[in-house]
Amino acid sequence: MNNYFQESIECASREEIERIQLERLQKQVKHVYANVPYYRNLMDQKNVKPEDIKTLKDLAKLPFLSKADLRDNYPDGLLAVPKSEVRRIQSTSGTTGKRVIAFYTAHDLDVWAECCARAIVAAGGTKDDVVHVSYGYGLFTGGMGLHDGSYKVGSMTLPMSSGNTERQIQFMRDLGSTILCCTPSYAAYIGETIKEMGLTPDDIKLKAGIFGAEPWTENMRRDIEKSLGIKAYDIYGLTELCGPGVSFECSDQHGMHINEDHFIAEIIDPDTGEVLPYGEKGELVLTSIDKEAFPLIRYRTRDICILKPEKCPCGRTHVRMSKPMGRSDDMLIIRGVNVFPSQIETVLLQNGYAPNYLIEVDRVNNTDTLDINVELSNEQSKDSLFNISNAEKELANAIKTMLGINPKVHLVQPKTITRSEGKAVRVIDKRHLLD
Ligand code: DLL
Repeated sequence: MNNYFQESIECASREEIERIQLERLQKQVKHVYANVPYYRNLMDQKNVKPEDIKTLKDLAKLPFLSKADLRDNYPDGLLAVPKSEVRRIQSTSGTTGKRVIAFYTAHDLDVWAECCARAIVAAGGTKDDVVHVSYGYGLFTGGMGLHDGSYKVGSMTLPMSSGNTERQIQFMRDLGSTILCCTPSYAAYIGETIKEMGLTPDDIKLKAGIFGAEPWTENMRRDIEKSLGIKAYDIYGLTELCGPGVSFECSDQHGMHINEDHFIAEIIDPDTGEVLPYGEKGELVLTSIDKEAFPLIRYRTRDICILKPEKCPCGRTHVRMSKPMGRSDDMLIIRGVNVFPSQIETVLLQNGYAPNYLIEVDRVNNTDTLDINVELSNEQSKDSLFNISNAEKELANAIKTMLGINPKVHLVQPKTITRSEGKAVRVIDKRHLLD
């Protein structure tokens, strides 16, 4: 058995897991209280001191953190070690200027690689595998995370990044890739391209795929498995907590095991913040208990899911989380990029348009599409010199600069976008990702 199936930890008794968690939590809370003034203030405001954390239940005494806190502290207000200890940063996709920067010490990189190594091993990976990493490299955590995980497992790693799909397939064939790591939509696209090239799954050696970073359905899983001739595994994570590897699927595929020796998971009611029992649906809150540079306590992920504590047939005892069933905020994930409607609204206002718009997201041939309908003002619609198709292109470019993905912009006549009497409906997501 590969040494990254860490049986003594991954199959530890609940008592042992909780013992590790409490010890690490106490150390972590002391660390942030001593080294991050922002945390110290938040804790002081709640009148809680590090020594008040005596049991795991005391976690609930600590304040929550949200993306807004991270943005307010951009770029390094929450850094808990001297910069000279930092070995790398990664960053979220999305908002220019307001990206979240995650910092890692050598220890943090090692822990992250371990989490990803466990995911690769759970998908059947060993040192004899060829791990084809087609997540984006660079600031996005997907590429570097699985890359370092594969290195730890001892597999041969192909740092492909995404794009140039025919070349990906050629490498797959020439080097005998056995495990593919990428977003589920890119996996589906690779599957289609294989078919278009007149090839079949028998022409490649892939046996497994590790797919995440965006919501995907069981139907999509079946399609990908068929088109690539593999077993497809889910992997979850977010930049703020490390990146991929917060949790991962084993061969049983009933939820993703959370690496509980590194993260404590809670489910809360997103409206009241009350902690809910296992089995109830709510917002996932994560605490990183083994991080030095960028530790987050009670971070509100906004992902809605359910935690399942039952022992898994695979032998692992770490709690499993369901696939995220939605978000408690309005963030969309389009072609792997995190998009907030407010970012689009900002661009419209900056370019002289009124905030009357409708965003339509769909998935056509396994690729997300983004259409933005924007109302012209009365003046614009009456102006005979106003060139609609040029204006659409300009606006699409401005939105692309903000988001990093290409939208289709449609300028429509004034008063044609339905006004709402309550909360405005700004987004129609036709992808039915949760069916
Ligand atoms: O997407 C990290 C990652 C990379 C995960 C590669 C898995 C594989 P962010 O860009 O910060 O980080 O986006 C995080 O993506 O809060 C979820 O809403 C969503 N997400 C991540 N994995 C899954 C998944 C990376 N398996 C946000 N299923 C998270 C559904 C997912 N949604």
